Amino acid sequence: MIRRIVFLLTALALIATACGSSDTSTAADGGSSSSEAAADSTDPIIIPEHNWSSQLVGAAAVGKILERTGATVEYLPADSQVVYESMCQGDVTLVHEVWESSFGVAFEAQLEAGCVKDLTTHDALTREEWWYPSYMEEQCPGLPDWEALNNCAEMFSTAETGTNGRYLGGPIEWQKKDPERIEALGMNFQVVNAGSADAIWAELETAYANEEPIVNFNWTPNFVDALYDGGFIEFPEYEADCVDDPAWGTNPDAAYDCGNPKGGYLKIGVWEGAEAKWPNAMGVLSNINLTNLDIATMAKLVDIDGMEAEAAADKWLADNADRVDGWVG
Ligand code: TMO
Repeated sequence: MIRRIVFLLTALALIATACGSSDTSTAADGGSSSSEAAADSTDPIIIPEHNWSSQLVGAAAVGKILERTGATVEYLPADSQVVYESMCQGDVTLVHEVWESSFGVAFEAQLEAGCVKDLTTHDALTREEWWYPSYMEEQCPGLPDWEALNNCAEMFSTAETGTNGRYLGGPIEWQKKDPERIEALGMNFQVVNAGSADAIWAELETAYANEEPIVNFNWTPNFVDALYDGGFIEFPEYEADCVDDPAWGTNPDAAYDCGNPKGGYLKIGVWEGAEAKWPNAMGVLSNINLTNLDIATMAKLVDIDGMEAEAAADKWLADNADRVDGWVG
């Protein structure tokens, strides 16, 4: 009997040694190790960096929050569409700003594939759309209606666009379906993609100062809300069928004869294997909940106040210390 127990203990010790050979700690001194929480992997959590300010500030803030769980964090500049394939492969751990209008299609494709998980939805509600400064309402009566805008198309024309109006889109990477929409709605506009978010803001600043015609891509929450008076163009209301079914809407032969979603989601997505690998860090990540004011503030700290993203993250974390402490637990 005693020999059998000794044998069992030896076998258990061997199993424990084998299991303990990974990066989880072993409690060799016997006694009180029975119910410790599973430890997170020491492999780095990879956070992507994209090309707009709130995301860069938030990425640094999320990274610093996860470091409080003991995690190692690395940052990786990443294309904001391709990142969902990278996350599917586990090369990127999380995306903390999944904007429905720009990235919903790429994100949901990987959700369906089963390799990416919808971890949580922020309180922030989002909109990404054509936008104009309010002084345009005098120059182009009927705004924000899209047909009124179209009647004024020539006012927005440039040498590059001929008699068509110029719509200043975002970087092409954000993949807005503006050429399709212009075509489907029969608009006299042409998309000119800005090379960067900063290029949009530089043009807007000049146009605004001189009250010159401009219609450009913008989104909310953003710093623009605090700096400029203006509004979004109202296209026919978005419905999923508008994108999926050409028969929907005023153009029976084309999809995209509508605007972008209003009140769109902002989500945190993670690689499907992330919670098993970093249970504590992912638990904290799932507690993070950003509001419209958070996103707008993160953008403002960089785009109005001129801070570097990491310093802005430190300021935002300090200003929101109680909430952040609550998330970390
Ligand atoms: C994804 N973005 C907020 C730039 O529209």
